[in-house]
Amino acid sequence: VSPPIITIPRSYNAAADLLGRNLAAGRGDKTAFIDDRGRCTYAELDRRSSACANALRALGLMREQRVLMCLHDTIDFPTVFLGAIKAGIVPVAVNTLLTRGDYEYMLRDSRARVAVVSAALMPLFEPLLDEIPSLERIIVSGGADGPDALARLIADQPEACEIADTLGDEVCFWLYSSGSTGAPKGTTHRHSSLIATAELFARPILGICEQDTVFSAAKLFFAYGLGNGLTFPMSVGATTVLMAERPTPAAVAKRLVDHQPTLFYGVPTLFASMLASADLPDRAQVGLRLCTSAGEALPEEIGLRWRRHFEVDILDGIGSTEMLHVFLSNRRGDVRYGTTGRPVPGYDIRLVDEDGRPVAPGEVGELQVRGPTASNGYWNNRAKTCATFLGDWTRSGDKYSLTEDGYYVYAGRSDDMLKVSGIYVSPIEVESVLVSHEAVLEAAVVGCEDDDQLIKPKAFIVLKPEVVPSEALADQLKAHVKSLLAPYKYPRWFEFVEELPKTATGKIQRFKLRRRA
Ligand code: 3SK
Repeated sequence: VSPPIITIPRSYNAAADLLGRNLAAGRGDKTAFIDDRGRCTYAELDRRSSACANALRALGLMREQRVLMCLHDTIDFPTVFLGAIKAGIVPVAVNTLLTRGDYEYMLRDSRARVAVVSAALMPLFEPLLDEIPSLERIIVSGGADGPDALARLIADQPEACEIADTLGDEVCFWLYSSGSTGAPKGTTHRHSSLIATAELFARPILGICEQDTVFSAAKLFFAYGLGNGLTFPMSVGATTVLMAERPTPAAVAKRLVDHQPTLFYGVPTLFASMLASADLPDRAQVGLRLCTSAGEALPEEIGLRWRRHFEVDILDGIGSTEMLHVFLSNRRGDVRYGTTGRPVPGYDIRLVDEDGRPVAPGEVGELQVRGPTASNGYWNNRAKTCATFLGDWTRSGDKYSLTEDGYYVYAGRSDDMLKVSGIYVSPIEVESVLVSHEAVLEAAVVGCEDDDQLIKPKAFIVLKPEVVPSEALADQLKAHVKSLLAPYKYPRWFEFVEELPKTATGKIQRFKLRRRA
């Protein structure tokens, strides 16, 4: 299949395109977004995002400066994201599940002068205003009316704005990506990449069209959610359902029934927990035509059970924050459960050994990908940029093998990272929190499969002399991790051991623990 030809003019503003194409097509009165409070048409979103662009400029933000967004999924997300882009200001969308320390790092690293934050997250951000000299203002989304309320700032501004004369190649927005060691990396993306993900993946692979209503359990601050819920539907004038709360089976089921989305994007953990839930709707209650999964490999059994229940397929695929969206995927009418499918036309894939040489057919190798949506690199981090971006090729850190008939099969990570509910967890970060507990001498964290064959963290703990292992202590350690790290990172199981397996040089042999887990 030859890839779609994408021609993006040299002068190009992604927000102006995503909104302008819908107004030009006569879709001004069509609903673009539905959130928990109401809905917003394409014309309203155009006006609101322009007013937001004016508000950010009025706060003194200049082109190429960053605005950090820590927002739950409401209509304020596309308003601020597109408003900033219209003004040539660079939105940095960050995970809403992190700790104050994580946000402090990202604010200092990005030097965002303004942050736009959901009211519920303000207790984490408020103290940072005094601590971080480069941060001048925090704008609150969804809270009480006041001088720093987003709604008020927008209401005070004209509903038309001057569009910054950006280039397709210019940095448009950032997302943070985490690795097994070191701080998260500001991953820069260009204006042209947003629309390219829609043209390469959403149109041909998902067949997305104006008549679709889409719902993504993955939030907009993830690269996966951003494409699913913003770029893809806007690229064709479809409607997106947004949900601010956590994607529990009950909350997701309610949206599937109430709003009748035709396209639903999830992650394996959610598909598994929905299938096990009493809240699972019947086929007749939903309007689904297709589902997608990414973030971690979808176990074959989950895909088959979902299809039996809903009579629709889940297209399992893989993407990355660095490539912006999915580059390897199953296709409609060509789903091979237990595999991640075939390359999305427009992307090239190669599997290489540790020396960068192609592996023999059937062998496991690290997946590298080449395509037009690769990040420009990590902000102010040359060493990690050089380690990940090898000329045109981007290292994924995922290991794969290729079947004889061309389907890719996931074979784990080439680093120690875990993917938990589709989000990266660094075992080293969890271990360092565990050893900060007074009872712990040493800790090692590895991935362990749960009953649905999905990976969750498991901790092996060496206690200090005199400390007695117990269930109660395991609960204390769990609470300790939860109090210091993002909630999804805590180990689900604890095993107390006399010692950890180590190399002669003292390095923990995680592969031995993985086998044992
Ligand atoms: O985790 C993935 O597979 C993924 C998919 C799309 C976009 C971003 C990511 C990380």
